[in-house]
Amino acid sequence: MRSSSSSSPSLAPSHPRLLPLFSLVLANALTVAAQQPTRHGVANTFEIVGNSGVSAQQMFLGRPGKIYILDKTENNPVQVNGHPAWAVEYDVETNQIRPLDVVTNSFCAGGGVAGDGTWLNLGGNQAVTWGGNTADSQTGGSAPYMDADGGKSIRFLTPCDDQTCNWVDDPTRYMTTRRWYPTLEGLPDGSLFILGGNKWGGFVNDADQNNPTYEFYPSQGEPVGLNILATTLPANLFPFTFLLPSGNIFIQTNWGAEVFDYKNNVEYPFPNIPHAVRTYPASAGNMMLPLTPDNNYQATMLFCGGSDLEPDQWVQDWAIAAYPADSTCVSITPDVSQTWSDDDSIFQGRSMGNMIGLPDLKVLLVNGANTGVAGYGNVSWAIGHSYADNPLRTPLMYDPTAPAGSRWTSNGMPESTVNRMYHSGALLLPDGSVFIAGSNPNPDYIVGTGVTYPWEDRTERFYPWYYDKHRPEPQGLPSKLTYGGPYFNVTLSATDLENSAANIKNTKAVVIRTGFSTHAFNMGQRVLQLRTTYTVAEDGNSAVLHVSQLPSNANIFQPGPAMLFITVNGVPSIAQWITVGSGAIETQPLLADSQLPDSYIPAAQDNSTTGGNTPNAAVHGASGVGAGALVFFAHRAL
Ligand SMILES: *[C@@H]1O[C@H](CO)[C@@H](O)[C@H](O)[C@H]1NC(C)=O
Ligand SMILES: *[C@@H]1O[C@H](CO)[C@@H](O)[C@H](O)[C@H]1NC(C)=O
Ligand SMILES: *[C@@H]1O[C@H](CO)[C@@H](O)[C@H](O)[C@H]1NC(C)=O
Ligand SMILES: [Cu+2]
Repeated sequence: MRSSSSSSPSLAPSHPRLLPLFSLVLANALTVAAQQPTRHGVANTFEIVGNSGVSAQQMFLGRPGKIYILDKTENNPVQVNGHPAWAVEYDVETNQIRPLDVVTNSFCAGGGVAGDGTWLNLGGNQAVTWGGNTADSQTGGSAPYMDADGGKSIRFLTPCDDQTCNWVDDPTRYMTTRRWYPTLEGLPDGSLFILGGNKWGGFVNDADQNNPTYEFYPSQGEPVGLNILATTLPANLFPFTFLLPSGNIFIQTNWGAEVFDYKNNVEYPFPNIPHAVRTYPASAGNMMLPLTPDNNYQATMLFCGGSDLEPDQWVQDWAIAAYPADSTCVSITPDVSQTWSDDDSIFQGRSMGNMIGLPDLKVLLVNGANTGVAGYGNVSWAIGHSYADNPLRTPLMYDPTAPAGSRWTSNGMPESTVNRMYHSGALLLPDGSVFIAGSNPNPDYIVGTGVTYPWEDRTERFYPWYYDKHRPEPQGLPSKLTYGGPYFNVTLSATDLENSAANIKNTKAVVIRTGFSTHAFNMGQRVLQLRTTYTVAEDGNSAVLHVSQLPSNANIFQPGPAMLFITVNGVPSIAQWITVGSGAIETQPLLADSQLPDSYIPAAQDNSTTGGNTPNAAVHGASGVGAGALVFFAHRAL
């Protein structure tokens, strides 16, 4: 245990520009991660931090300091191997890029991470030339882009810190069928479920080119039909999928919804989603809300915004860009009930709002537009080419635990100066800021005066309310988490606890996978609060947080890389980069749920008014949900 004097005042130089160098030296000397943010950011502001060189149509955090960005094949100014690049590795600290050669056209590809830490980028379009027109050569022989057909591609990347890793595009390992706009969902053994898409692209899907099937990575053979994808035309591209704690997959696409038992290939239809289409091109914000001990790790999905177009309205020639986006939010807890619930609405209609789970267990809704939808085309009513207009540059914040009627707020939210509409994205970073990039509602690299919504490569950070607070510096964070198994101890100093030991009662351990961000949603995003108890030292100068492993159910948080934050009153530590599960694609070992010691705080240290404790007695007792009290709603009557 450390005394409070050893951690305060900070040893770091006060000038923020010196911090990266200092941290590097510290990291090399002591092999510890940075303990305070290296970037000086002001809470509740946006900051433009760099350029991505390609437009960030798709992106993910592959290492703590490395973002991998993919674009469609287009005339980006950055070159690789003698042609424009459409992928880069982006360094979070330096904001410098390393162009990567993706070879095939990754236009509107899907992505996800397997349990062994390998990232997949999957599907896409034919080889194209200028303007997105089909190239003569589909095998990489047509100037200026020299791209090859990406329809069946699986592109592999093992992220790295040393600038040596590259995308591997190996035709012997392709998918069985063409998929443009597919979705990937992680499975409990670290494999991936791949579904949907169409063969040749377009604004929306149609029966002639639909791919209403699923398959797996690693391959389990031929694709299998999925009825919901045949019955939800045309707005069923990039279907929304969520692996549920029960082991089934919740699927939402166009107006349809179901629970899918992929192990037995049985579909259980659910009522239609109310009020609006949420999938692309309506592109509602959506995510699984944080899984917590308080909600017994039940999965509730929230969908906000989108557009209420009926199937025939997508294929008519009318002024969609001026049509108001939807402002409703609905939620569902499919392992418990088939009933959709109305949730608080988002004040203004928004399509292409991207939801990002934050370590304080709130949800940021950022990017998007007030009218129109995703997509672009050369039509009279488009704004340039954009099918959306009236960009929304002010984010909103959602608190899942607030009373109905008060969950959304725009209080304190800044306005960005950059329009982020079609083909933009957002990712949580280890320092708790949100990285935002992209937007290009155009068929190619189109910039210049008179272009209302140009190709955009400025990268930006959003700094949430906690960003410039002193961060807790917990000691003893593990580099992996298991499903059940022995708990671990994390030590916090008096400084970490804001000089009040009672703040240990509002200290949480939060695991986040920020996912693969594209088309206004993050595939595979998941936020989970671990069970914790605590022991406070008699002098109040330090405390130990006893942290459970993950629940003993790999459906609750799939294997693979993730971030572990310790938050004190919502203020997060710098995340520890961890491996969830065994690190391999295999049936995961499930151990008994962690048994936590009872919580203890000496009476003299407990000045909290929230714990309901008498000031005269030491307090014992577990504050979290006890081991064995977990309730899994595995199989309700369907
Ligand atoms: C858009 O359509 C107009 C009219 O058909 C045509 O003249 C123009 O070349 C098209 N632009 C692009 C970028 O395809
Ligand atoms: C955790 O800390 C407590 C004291 O607070 C100690 O009794 C226990 O042995 C520790 N457990 C582990 C796994 O380190
Ligand atoms: C507890 O005491 C500390 C130190 O005096 C103070 O900063 C904190 O606000 C107090 N907390 C409560 C809930 O009274
Ligand atoms: Cu797209």
